[in-house]
Formats: sequence, structure tokens, C-alpha cells
Amino acid sequence: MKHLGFPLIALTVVLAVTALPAAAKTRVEIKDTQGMAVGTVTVSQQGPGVSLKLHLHDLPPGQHAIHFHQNPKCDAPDFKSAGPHFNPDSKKHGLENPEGHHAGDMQNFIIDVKGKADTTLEDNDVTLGDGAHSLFSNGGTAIVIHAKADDMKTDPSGNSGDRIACGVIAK
Ligand SMILES: [Cu+2]
Ligand SMILES: [Zn+2]
Repeated sequence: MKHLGFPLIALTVVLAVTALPAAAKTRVEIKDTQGMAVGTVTVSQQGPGVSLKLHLHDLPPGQHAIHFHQNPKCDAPDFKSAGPHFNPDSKKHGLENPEGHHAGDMQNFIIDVKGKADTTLEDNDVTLGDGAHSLFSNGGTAIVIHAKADDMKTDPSGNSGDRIACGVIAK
């Protein structure tokens, strides 16, 4: 049976690779209201949730809200096409809302005086895997960045103002 050694090892390798999640990571191109590229957000599976690595530029300095929105559509200039916050559990908005929160809600982040943000966020309520909390469910979702900070409690959008940048998450 010596001659079976190599095919068995090869088969094992193929099965191991196939067993990995379909998308352990996805790179999202972010555009502003003029359709200009303003960087990327790389979403990676991290345990049951995801991490987001932001590499953004040419955006207004200050504290800004960022959320996953329901639709994989970013039509400039208002990005209303992205729909409301991703909310598979029909909860209210805000990480500090007792009736919350939307799965797509996240902490605010800072854009520095040079208009850049290189930082990491996380969301433990969404996944790149399967199921109702998948960022790929219903054809995908979108990442939306807002003009203002999220107050973490006002339903449905945390008083975070206009949508100033957007990127589609889809397979
Ligand atoms: Cu939003
Ligand atoms: Zn929300």
C-alpha cells in the first residue's frame, strides 16, 4: 500500500483548504459623495464577529459614526440607497440603548487633522459566515460613514447626520 501515501496526503490537503470559510476577509472600497475613492476598510472574521481595519484619507477631521447598513448599494451623493442600519434582530438603535442595538452599530472613530484614519474597530454581532447576521445576507450590506458622531442611543440612527462615505460589501 506504499503507493497510496502521496494521493492520500494530497487529498487531505485539498479537503483542509476546502473546509476554510468561504470569505474570511473582504476588502471594501470606500467612496465619498463625489464618487472619489477615500480608502478601504478590510473586514476580517474574528471569532464569532468581525474586525474592521480602516485606512481612510481625504475625509473631514473629527469624530464620526460608522455603521453596517442593510443594502449593498452606495448611490452618491446621499447614499440613501444603503437603507437603514443592518438590523436582523429588529432592535432599536444604539450601543447604549436598553432596547438596542442594531447588529450594524459600532463605536465612533476619529479622522485626524490630515483627514486620515488608520484604526481598528470591531463588531461582535455580524459575521462573514452564514446566517441572518451575515454581512453577505440578502445579497450584501454596506459600510456607511457619517458627518457627525453617533450619540449611541437615538433611534434609528444616533443623530449622526449626513452619509459622507460609503462602500459595498458583496461576494
Ligand atoms: Cu450609518
Ligand atoms: Zn443603528
